[in-house]
Amino acid sequence: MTVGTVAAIDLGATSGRVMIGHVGPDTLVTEAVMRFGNNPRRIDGQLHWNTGLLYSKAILGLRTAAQQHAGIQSIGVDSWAVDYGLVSRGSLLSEPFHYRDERTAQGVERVHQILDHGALFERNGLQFLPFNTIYQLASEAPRRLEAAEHLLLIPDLFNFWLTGEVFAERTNASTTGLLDIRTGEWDLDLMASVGVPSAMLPSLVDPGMVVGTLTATAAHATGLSTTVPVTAVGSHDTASAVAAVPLTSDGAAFVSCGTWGLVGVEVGAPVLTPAALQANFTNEGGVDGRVRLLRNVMGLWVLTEAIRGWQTDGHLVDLEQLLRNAAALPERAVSHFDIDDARFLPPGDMPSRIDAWCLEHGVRPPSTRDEYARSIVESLAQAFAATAHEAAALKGTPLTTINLVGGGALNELLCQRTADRAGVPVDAGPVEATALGNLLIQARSVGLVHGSLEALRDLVLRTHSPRRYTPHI
Ligand code: LFR
Repeated sequence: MTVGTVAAIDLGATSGRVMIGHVGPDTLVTEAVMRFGNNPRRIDGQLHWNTGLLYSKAILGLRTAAQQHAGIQSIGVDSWAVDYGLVSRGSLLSEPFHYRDERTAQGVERVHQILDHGALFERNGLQFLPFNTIYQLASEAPRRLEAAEHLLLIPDLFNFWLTGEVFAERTNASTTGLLDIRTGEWDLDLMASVGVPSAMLPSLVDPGMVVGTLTATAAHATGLSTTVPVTAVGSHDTASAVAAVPLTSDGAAFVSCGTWGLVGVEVGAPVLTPAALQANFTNEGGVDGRVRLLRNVMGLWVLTEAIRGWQTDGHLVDLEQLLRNAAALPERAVSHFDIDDARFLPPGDMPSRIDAWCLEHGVRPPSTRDEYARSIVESLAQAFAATAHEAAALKGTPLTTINLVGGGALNELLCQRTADRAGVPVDAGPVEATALGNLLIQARSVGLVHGSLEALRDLVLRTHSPRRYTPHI
């Protein structure tokens, strides 16, 4: 049986990695070649990514991968969604804005003066999130949009730097708010009505298609050949993650839990019912034309950000110890709060915001770090459980299990409490679902594996057995 090697660049909001996958019909072995932090910066008070630095880390990762593994057959890039670089004459006009930058309120107002959320949902099928690309673009200075030749979402930008080719990968494009949910093509009328110049939007490609091969510069920097293809994958990280979720029944929901907790079900066609609109669910484009009916739950962000705040005095917080202490508290020791309240979206002092929420709602705020950690995990588990049930109801199937993948799968307290609160088993893992989904789509494209998404998921199940948490109450 042929086993071949492909490489994934997987960029998350807090860290990135270059992973190697050895893939064949019965093989799916991964190796993290390089991990690096992703540290957004404030420039003139506004939050931006540092994509230049991320790209140089990714190149270094590929170089290391090439030194360690002969015959890399393809490279694929995925990242968080919605954010973009504006490119003119081959260069970025500025480092891309971070979706947590608060500039988009005016964009929301501008767009909603023309089309309200219900009217937009009709056309693009998306949940309301104040940072969807459409609102970000409506917050841009018109002269920047005029100056831009191309709008490239983050993985498209990396693909452009690697190959010189300009494309928009469709799963990620589906998060912009500018794609027609019924046709999967750019909605030119919508763009015209909200003032987005459509000429800057590249042609769409689907996961599995070859974007191009390495430029001479990229080949030289990585030590790879100019014949190595860059393959479009589910370049939205959630699309890649869900491609690798070993969903085994129709009633299985997924939680892709990292910085965000993306909670939903897979469906064959968009669900555009009034109930889906009312519940603020989204229909995001998946690999092989599947649709993810999901809602964004705040995710591990609140905990990570609380810890970042506690560490500013230079004392490192031991996450594992913190979670052990939190787990040892009696269940009723802490209140839970609405983790999806918009106040938790921007960076800042999470404990004070939790206090404020609790006081406003007449419940006791946590008083120690252990209590804050427990309260955050309980609140997340509650949101995961409720949203998984809502997703199954919108799909019209009873919830049977929850597959929880991503970094959150390592958090035993979170997995157990999600199972307890949902009343169904939680199957935790794989932790690296996003990278696996990225690698598998490339592997299929170069002919190392074959078949439907179910065949790929079966390979994940055979090689990465999940850990089951059964509900206790
Ligand atoms: C997860 C994710 C979500 C998206 C959010 C912002 O990493 O891609 O799917 O809503 O980040 O882009």
